[in-house]
Amino acid sequence: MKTVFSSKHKYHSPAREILCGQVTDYFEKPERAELVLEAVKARNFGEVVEPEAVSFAPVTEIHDPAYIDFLRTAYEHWQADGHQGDVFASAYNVQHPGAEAPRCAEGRVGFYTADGSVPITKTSWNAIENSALTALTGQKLIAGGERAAFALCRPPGHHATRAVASGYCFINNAAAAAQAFINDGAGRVAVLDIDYHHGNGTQDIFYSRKDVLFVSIHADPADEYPYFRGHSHEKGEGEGEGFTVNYALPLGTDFTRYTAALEDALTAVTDYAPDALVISLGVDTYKLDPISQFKLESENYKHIGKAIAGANCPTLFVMEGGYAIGDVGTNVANVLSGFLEA
Ligand code: Q9C
Ligand code: ZN
Repeated sequence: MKTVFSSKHKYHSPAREILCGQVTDYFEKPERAELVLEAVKARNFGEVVEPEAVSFAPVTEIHDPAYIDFLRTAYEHWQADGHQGDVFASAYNVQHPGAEAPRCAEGRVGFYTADGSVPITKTSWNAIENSALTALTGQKLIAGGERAAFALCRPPGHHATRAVASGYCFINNAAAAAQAFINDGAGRVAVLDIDYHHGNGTQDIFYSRKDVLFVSIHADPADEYPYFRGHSHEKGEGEGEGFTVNYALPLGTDFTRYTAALEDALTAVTDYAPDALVISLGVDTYKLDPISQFKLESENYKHIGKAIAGANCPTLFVMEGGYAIGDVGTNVANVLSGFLEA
């Protein structure tokens, strides 16, 4: 299994975020990707390749092109308006459905972002663009006949909706890859999101579609970020009704409880009989994760990989969250080895 990785991820490295009212160091650090890369190399899963200049069209199909322009130009505009430091919102567009994008930089960042975890630095766009290309290159490997690939994306993507960045996410890499499979002729694509947090962005993008099944196992949004989406009663709408499946699990969930949801989720995936499977691979379900509250152990990730292999489908793993720096590499590599050894 090849891994796609771009060292340009390091160009996104904001110093701080706002978490629970505190200004703190940014948890979504460049080190995360480097440690995952080291672990993957150490296990000899296969070649590590750079992203290629594949078509970016899936990105502007799943996102509002004006939002992508915002991401690309936000820092320049921020400076031109006389602001200092990273682009960071302090006035958000809530409860104004149908509002139009403001002209000024401060208004635009409030329009296109939703929380204190998505500061945009001078060089962030370079990382964001290459993260999306990493996922899209992984998709092309599978479209070209590989059974599986690992897109070691950073920054992550699953919280990004059609036109709003949040939760360390800017472009929805997994959703872009799913769209690319459709564009390449897949009739049905499934996205299984095993990050600790609900993949609200991916859900939102495909909510009224039946060609992409979205299944997510995550902490109950009543008690955990992203708070406003991810309840088990959210099932899709219109043509997409029945094609969103959510497993909202209580804080403190251990592997015994988790594995029951995983089996159920994988049954939903196999019943759908997808042509391709995209895994939003977060390992922030780990017991030592500093911002999360599940209790999975490193060994459990092998079982998750093995269970995913049981779906017997061409599979693209797309890196999402996981913030326990000491073990993030081991946990991701365990998922991949469990998959490969199955
Ligand atoms: N107390 C991913 O794992 N934190 N994103 C806000 C406010 C955002 C996590 C919490 C956490 C986002 C990709
Ligand atoms: Zn997460």
